[in-house]
Amino acid sequence: MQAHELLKQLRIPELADVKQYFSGLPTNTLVGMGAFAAFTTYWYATRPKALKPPCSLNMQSVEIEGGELARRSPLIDSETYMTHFYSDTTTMYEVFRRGVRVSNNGPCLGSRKPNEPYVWLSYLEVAERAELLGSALLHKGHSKTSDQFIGIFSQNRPEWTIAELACYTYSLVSVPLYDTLGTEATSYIIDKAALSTVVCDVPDKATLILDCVADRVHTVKTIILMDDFDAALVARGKECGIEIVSLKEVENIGKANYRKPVPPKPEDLAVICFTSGTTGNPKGAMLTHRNIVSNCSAFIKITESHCMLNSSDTHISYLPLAHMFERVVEGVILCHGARIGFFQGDIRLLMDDLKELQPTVFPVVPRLLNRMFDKIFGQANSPLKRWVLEFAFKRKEAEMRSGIMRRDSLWDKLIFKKVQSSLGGRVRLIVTGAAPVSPTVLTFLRAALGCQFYEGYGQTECTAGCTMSMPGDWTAGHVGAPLPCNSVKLVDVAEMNYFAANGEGEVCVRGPNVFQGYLKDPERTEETIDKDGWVHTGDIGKWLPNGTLKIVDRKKHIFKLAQGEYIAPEKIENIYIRSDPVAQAFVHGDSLQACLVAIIVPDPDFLPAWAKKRGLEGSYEELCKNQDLKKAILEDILKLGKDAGLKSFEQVKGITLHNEMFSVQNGLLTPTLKAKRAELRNYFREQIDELYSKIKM
Ligand SMILES: *[C@@H]1O[C@H](CO)[C@@H](O)[C@H](O)[C@H]1NC(C)=O
Ligand SMILES: *[C@@H]1O[C@H](CO)[C@@H](O)[C@H](O)[C@H]1NC(C)=O
Ligand SMILES: CC(=O)N[C@H]1CO[C@H](CO)[C@@H](O)[C@@H]1O
Repeated sequence: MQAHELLKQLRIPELADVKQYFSGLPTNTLVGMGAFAAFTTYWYATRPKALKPPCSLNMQSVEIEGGELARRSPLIDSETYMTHFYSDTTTMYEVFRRGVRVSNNGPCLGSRKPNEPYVWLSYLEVAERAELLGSALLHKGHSKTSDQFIGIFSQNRPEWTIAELACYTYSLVSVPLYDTLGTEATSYIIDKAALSTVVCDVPDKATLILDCVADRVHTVKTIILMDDFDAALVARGKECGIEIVSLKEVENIGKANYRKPVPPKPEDLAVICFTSGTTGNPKGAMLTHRNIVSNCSAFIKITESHCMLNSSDTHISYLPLAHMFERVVEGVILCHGARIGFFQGDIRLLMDDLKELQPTVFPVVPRLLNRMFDKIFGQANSPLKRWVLEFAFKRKEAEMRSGIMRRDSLWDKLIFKKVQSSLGGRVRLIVTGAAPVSPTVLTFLRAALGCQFYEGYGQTECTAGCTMSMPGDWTAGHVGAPLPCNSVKLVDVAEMNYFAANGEGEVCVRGPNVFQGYLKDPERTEETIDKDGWVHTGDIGKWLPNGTLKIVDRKKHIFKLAQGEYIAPEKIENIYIRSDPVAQAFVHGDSLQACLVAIIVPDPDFLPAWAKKRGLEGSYEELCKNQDLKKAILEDILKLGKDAGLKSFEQVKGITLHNEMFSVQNGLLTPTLKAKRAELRNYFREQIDELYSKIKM
């Protein structure tokens, strides 16, 4: 096949330099020589040298002496963790002030209306608006020492960052709210943080706040709205004792009552980041300026050799600012005087925003990467196209293995240009985080996009990240090495057969990015940070020989019975729910008891027929009370358990039939439909106690 035929097949325009290369060869050499051989030769001839990685990729973390096998980054030379990168940048307020300086008051925050270009606010314009809003907040009685928390309930947009900066400028603390919390969790947060002011983007969000606090005692006094609103909303606010004002109006109040900035110290709180866990109410992780700055700085430190940002960089902001991942990325951007362009607020228009903005920095989550991957392969709809795609990928993968990352190779020009330009064509830094990404997808997209493409791993409790991949290591299947701002150790999880001595165990993190605890929740704080300052993540990790960490499992709900046997209730439940009449099961064992009991919710659809075969009839409710039926179900699940190899102590000794499904609505399941075990335990306390008392007799 000739080169131009291949190009036609792929509907990719011929490229000048390819033609030049071929025109330099005698015709009869070309004839008979497979085009791919030529491409390959060309590719070898033009191959650049790899950048030197910041440390040996064979040893990306080092053991801390006498430190319980904990490991740290080799990028710091001693056991002192990195807290900041630039000596004048130790708080998020200073991060922004540095941006003002190094950008020379360049463009800072940009937004656009449909089909229009981006419109930019300069660094000083942003600073001024933040000072006006902040002054108004002080005027309304907020201060570092009283009523310090400000709610922000908005999609990403310039005013979000302005509101956040208003807090930082006057040592106030932002408390982000977000849509997926729902009214119950939102009410909980409003009360827990005793919010009196919430900054919202659209009237709907204000309405949601009003719904949360209507007809009850509450702390909210003011809702500040970015968008226009009508008199009806104001009236409804009044009924709840809440003043609804526009951001514009508030900025005018600030102008009339201007206050000088009251910059925070590194150890001052910056954000309360509420996360919804699998059990109970959301937890408000308290993060200081030092926490956030140390994470941003670790990122800068790791990438300094390969991808130092500067004021010509542009970031696209579309991942929720309510989560720390996006906040940390924006910190890195602002610190370097780069610009942040916001998406229009509709993820379906993201591609259009990317084309218009042409960002250089693009943080992503695995869901988006999977979609891109599927799309690229979906478009390669003939065997030939697929083969070519695979071939090009293999060539670039080989380059990446030797540390080269670029997007100017022949393969980029021929094959990958399209996907690169769909992101605007200028992306040079991608960070993925928030969830595990498949190695296949990550490696392919690294090859296809050809830019600095890092994978981070972490959680809000260590600000956002605790490990990240090293520049030059473009292999997938691990989450990189500890950041320069923290160390990581693995601790034994004996009941799951993971031992630190074997390089496996629960991932624990310590360092300046580790949070200060959960807001007004000492109990759950104690469950998460131990007395030596280690955050226990609940993830099971494994050290790879080159010092990178791989996440291999999740610590299961496991408890001990009185005689010391370990029980993994989810395993047992998953066996019991295979029984036809069983819809849901909750297996419980008190640590002072020698056996297990279960709450079983029979399946309303299957139960009647199943019962009838055993000569039992009645309504669903009646059947749930029937002792004979209960006995029959118990026998059925015990048989299933036995067949599945459960040991006798893993089998329940008694059950109660319950006639209402566990659901998100009744608070017994998480939004991802996992059992909230603590809630279930409390909810069924009486039935559990009764079951145990009967077994004793
Ligand atoms: C920013 O960095 C890029 C890539 O290294 C470089 O091409 C550009 O000239 C730099 N811009 C400034 C203003 O330093
Ligand atoms: C690090 O080790 C893992 C597992 O042995 C391997 O898959 C990966 O390629 C290694 N990374 C580098 C850069 O050698
Ligand atoms: C940035 C960094 O060094 N550490 C973590 C903090 O946040 C980023 C997001 O930018 C994570 O990906 C990192 O792992």
